[in-house]
Amino acid sequence: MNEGVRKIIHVDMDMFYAAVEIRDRPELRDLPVVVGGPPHTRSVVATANYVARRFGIRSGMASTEAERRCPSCVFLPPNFPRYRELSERIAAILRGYTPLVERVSLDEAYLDVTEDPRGIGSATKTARLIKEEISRVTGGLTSSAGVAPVMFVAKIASDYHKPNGLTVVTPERVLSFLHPLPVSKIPGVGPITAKHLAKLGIRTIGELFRTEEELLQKELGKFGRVLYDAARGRENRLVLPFQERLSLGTEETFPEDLTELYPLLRYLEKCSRDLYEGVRREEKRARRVTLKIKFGDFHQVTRSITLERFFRSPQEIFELAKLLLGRTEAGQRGVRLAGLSLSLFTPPKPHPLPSPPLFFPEES
Ligand code: DCP
Ligand code: CA
Ligand code: CA
Repeated sequence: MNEGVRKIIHVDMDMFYAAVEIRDRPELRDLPVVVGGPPHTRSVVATANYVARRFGIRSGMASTEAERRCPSCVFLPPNFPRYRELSERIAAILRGYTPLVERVSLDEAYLDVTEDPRGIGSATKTARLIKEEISRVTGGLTSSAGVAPVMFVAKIASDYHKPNGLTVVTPERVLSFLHPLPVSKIPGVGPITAKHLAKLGIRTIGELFRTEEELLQKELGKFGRVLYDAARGRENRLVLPFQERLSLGTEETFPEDLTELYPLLRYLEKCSRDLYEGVRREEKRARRVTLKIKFGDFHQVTRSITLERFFRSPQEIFELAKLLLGRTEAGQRGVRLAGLSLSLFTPPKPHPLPSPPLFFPEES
């Protein structure tokens, strides 16, 4: 085996929420199905099955628009406890292949199978076995997997042949796989960065590859360096099983923009209770709380606070949520959506310095 070359598998469930609903109600299989809020409200689509996607329905689209595109669509409300339950079952399957499993959301995870603890023989074969076992244990849920020497390439590969795909990118094929793809395939490159790069004449990863590092750094700062490396198939990241980045959150789009603080506070208080309870039920403890606010003009802000110890009560979370709310323009501008999430289920690292600050504010 090549020194230092790793074997990473990225697994992502196909149309996850919709697949779970259809699994529980097989008569929906061939119908267009949307999971999300009902039309004629201000809710949005969480996901849609592939039948509904043929009508142009996508995650994040207003449910009313989805219904306009496909009046015969079946709209189902999301059932998060059920998705979490299946997600846990899938995670348990993955951990049967290696302890090096990093979950990044309810429906996807990275595995580092370089060591091949079960002696399966190849990462490709491992990925095939994982897909089969997930399908068998969950009653037919399909997943897509990517195999590659680095995490971000495995992620792009899992998306390459969806649904029910398996794409293997061997180390020698990484560059020929990446270079024809648009830069937006690189995780972290959103519409704004893509536009910025397009102005520089960079649309594909191949074009990125041919761009000088200095120019990228001048235009994009630190991220320019990340992109320079990405175009070379390099990434400075490891599969970290203990640092589960899974967070537990809830959010709501209100029937009307809220201009008053009182209903917002009432909503956040309920969230604080639900989330504290939710985390406790999973036998976890959290120490970061993040508030998300979307204003009437769709401008979105997040604010978070990280404690040096775990939260002790729903009241404590609510107090911090109030503090965070005070750091937004809520109350002055109409609020369309509010959300609260808890994360960082890991204990803090021991501090080398005496008397650390109580919390570190973060903004984005
Ligand atoms: N989700 C959501 N809102 C979004 C995107 C996703 O609520 N804007 C939820 C619903 C999805 C789940 O997260 O089922 C997983 O998201 P994915 O992006 O992986 O999309 P899907 O699994 O639905 O579809 P795909 O088959 O393309 O992976
Ligand atoms: Ca998915
Ligand atoms: Ca996903």
